Amino acid sequence: DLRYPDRLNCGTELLDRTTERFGAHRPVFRDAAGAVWTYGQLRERVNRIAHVLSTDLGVRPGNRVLLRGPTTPWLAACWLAVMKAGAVAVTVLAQQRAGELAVMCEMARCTHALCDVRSVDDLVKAEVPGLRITAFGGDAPDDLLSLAIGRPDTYEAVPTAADDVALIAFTSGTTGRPKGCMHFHRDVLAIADTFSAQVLRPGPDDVFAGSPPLGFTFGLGGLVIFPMRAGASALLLEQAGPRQLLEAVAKHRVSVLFTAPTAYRVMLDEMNGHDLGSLRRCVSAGENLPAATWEAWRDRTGLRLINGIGATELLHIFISAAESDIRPGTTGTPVPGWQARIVDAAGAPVPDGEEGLLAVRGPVGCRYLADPRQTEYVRGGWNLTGDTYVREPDGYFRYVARADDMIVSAGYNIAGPQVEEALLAHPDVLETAVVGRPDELRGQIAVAYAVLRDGVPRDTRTADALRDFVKARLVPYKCPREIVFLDALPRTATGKLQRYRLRDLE
Ligand code: 3SK
Repeated sequence: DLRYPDRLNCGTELLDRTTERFGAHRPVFRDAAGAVWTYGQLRERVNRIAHVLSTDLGVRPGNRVLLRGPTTPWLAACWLAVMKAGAVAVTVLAQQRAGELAVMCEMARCTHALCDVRSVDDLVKAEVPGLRITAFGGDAPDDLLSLAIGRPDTYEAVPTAADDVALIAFTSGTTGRPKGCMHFHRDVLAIADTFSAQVLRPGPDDVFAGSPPLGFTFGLGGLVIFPMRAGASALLLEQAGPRQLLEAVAKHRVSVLFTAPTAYRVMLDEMNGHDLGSLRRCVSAGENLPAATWEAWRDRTGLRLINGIGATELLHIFISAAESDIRPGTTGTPVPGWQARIVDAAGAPVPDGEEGLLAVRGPVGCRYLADPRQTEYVRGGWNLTGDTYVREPDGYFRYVARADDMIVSAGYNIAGPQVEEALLAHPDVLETAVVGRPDELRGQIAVAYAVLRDGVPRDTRTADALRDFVKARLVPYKCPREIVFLDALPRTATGKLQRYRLRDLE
């Protein structure tokens, strides 16, 4: 039942209600160094910070507060304090630079910023007029945490409305221009009560970990909102690459893991000697999960990867499946509480088995900060995610491509991800992206950019061998005309592929 009371503060629900239900002595966060925070300690620290916000810094309900820093328990505590103070958290990534921060602060009209002391320089350089920046984690007398020390450890949360804005999250810039997405207090709980509660079904003994940062709603959900709604704990890692994740799983008995398909691929190469026996749920999202990765993970670990599609516009994952409901090669079915269908360019439903645009609706909706692209994303009450999908006759949704990533070559449609899957099945290929390049004769040609495993020669013989490999698996017109070898693929700070940058390469 997703009905929430009219007055609802998601910070109070996640922190105070959970602490009352499961006990203040239970662990909530751990860091890589082994420090453990209990729910009781977190509640005291959050309350003290909330006092500093309201009293020392003059944060008022509805003010927009930028949050920035590596993934740490203190950053999570600041987010919860902003929620309890009735302000709006504007979450950005520690890697974003001054120019990007200036744009986002201006778009979101931020009045305050709470920033890990190690990430403060770029924010200062952004020179945002009127922005009051408070650092945390340093030793200055005006550091947020020094100010918090003398404050009371109880705090009466602002009685926000369920549909007051709690969060502004920016899309990750796969097309170059970020959009600010506003989400309500009830949305924060709705993602925990749908995807997490219905698909992951965590319990208080689960230990969550993963690579997405807290500035990406994939990470905020998976590492703060989901564990806290269930009374569970999370390992918050500043460095969360595939190798650190493998080590962390064994050391901290991680049971629920969130990361992207590429990281699962790298972990497969590096997992020898690591004990992954504590893992119960492994979620893959952020990009298409190649079938070869799903199968290899199952063969090596015995675990069935939980594929999912989510969006910053809709806060978290809305199509997925777990355990025996998983159909490899598909994303899954709409998460309970969500509806999905496939439509044509005019918004009319298309029959099962045919490609079209994915349209979804559910408890969370897309609300851009003043942006004309709002009416492209939301049409007739449905959210158009920009993905081309097929709904199979059994009701499972199968990913085809991002709608603007379809390559049309000499009148043939080529879905880049299908060619990528074929290339990834070759043992020499670590990562690949297939994009369209303008061509006078054919309109576009398919070009593959590939990262090879160490030691594989980047020469025409390898390229020819890969092209033959694809031709043996797919109809020949889908074979890339050209294969270009790169050291790494261009990605956003959240790890998403930036195809537009490949298209811009000569
Ligand atoms: O893939 C995404 O963009 C995403 C965004 C928010 C939450 C979860 C996911 C996977």
